[in-house]
Amino acid sequence: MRARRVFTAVDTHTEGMPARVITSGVGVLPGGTMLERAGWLVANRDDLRTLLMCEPRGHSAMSGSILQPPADPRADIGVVFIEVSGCLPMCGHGAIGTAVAVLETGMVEMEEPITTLRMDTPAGLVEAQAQVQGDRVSAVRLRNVASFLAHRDAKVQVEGMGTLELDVAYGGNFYAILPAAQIGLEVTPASSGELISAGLRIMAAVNEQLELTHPLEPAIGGCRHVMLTGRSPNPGASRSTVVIHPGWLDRSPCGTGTSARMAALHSRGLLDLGTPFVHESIIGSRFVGRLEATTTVGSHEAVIPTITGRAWISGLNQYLLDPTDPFPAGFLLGS
Ligand code: PYC
Repeated sequence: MRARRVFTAVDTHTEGMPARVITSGVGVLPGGTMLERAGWLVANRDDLRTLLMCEPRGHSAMSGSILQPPADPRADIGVVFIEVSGCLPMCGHGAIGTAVAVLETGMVEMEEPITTLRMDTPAGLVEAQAQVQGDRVSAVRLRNVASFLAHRDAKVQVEGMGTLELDVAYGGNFYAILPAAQIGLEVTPASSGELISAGLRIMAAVNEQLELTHPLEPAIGGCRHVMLTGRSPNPGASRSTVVIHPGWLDRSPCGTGTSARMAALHSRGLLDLGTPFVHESIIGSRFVGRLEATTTVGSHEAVIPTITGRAWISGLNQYLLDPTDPFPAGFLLGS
């Protein structure tokens, strides 16, 4: 066995969605903030991200995080979120998986019944409150970054679909949000292919036709996520799926997407502070969201969302790069 590089990872999944937590092998990325470190990674060593996310070590719906020392003195850990198509400012399922990985492996000591872990993320400080029972984290409640509705009832011309009416909201990433019924689809696993292809066309149109930049952080902008909402068979629950660039569906209910959806509902007077919002993914897994407080982001009325979900460690792994490996940056097929 020969290895030019060795990475260690705690592989987890959050409500069905993988979160590969890279615990060593990348080193400390240059940059004074997590946003700068994510930008440096993409500009200078994107091959490390693609090696860890893409085939043959990952797949087209792989996602994860790289642990870093925090730059924000209030935080316990720093996190750069990675996925097949790039780095994300914030990732809810990834933050829940990261919290479980860090606590259950003892990297940060945990205490019953609640352990608080503050994460320095590219989108800002996120607080995770882990519910601890013995040596297990049974659930994690994230207090996410301020979330807001950026465009209400925006009209977008989409190739082959005509004019669609949608909201765009921010919950750590920007989400175009519309009912799947508006494009004649249902949120079911059997419709996955059609949901992805429609979502990607909507994403392209939103990026061409709407201005999407975070008012306080110009490096955060653009739409790489489209949320198609649907009907849940379960009373009291809402269902949706998130189509993600370059062409996959979130298996979890999407933490930043749930935050964005709750911000949009609150702005329309449809979700009060403190009311539980049960959000189901396309495979029926759940997050429970709640709005804690109101605030502002630039000129936008905003909310502080919390998301509660569960994650499980699925492997303690070492990933190697042999010097003769013909695919040192991985590859993706069919996306
Ligand atoms: O849970 O925030 C999330 C997320 C973003 C992309 C995939 N999942």
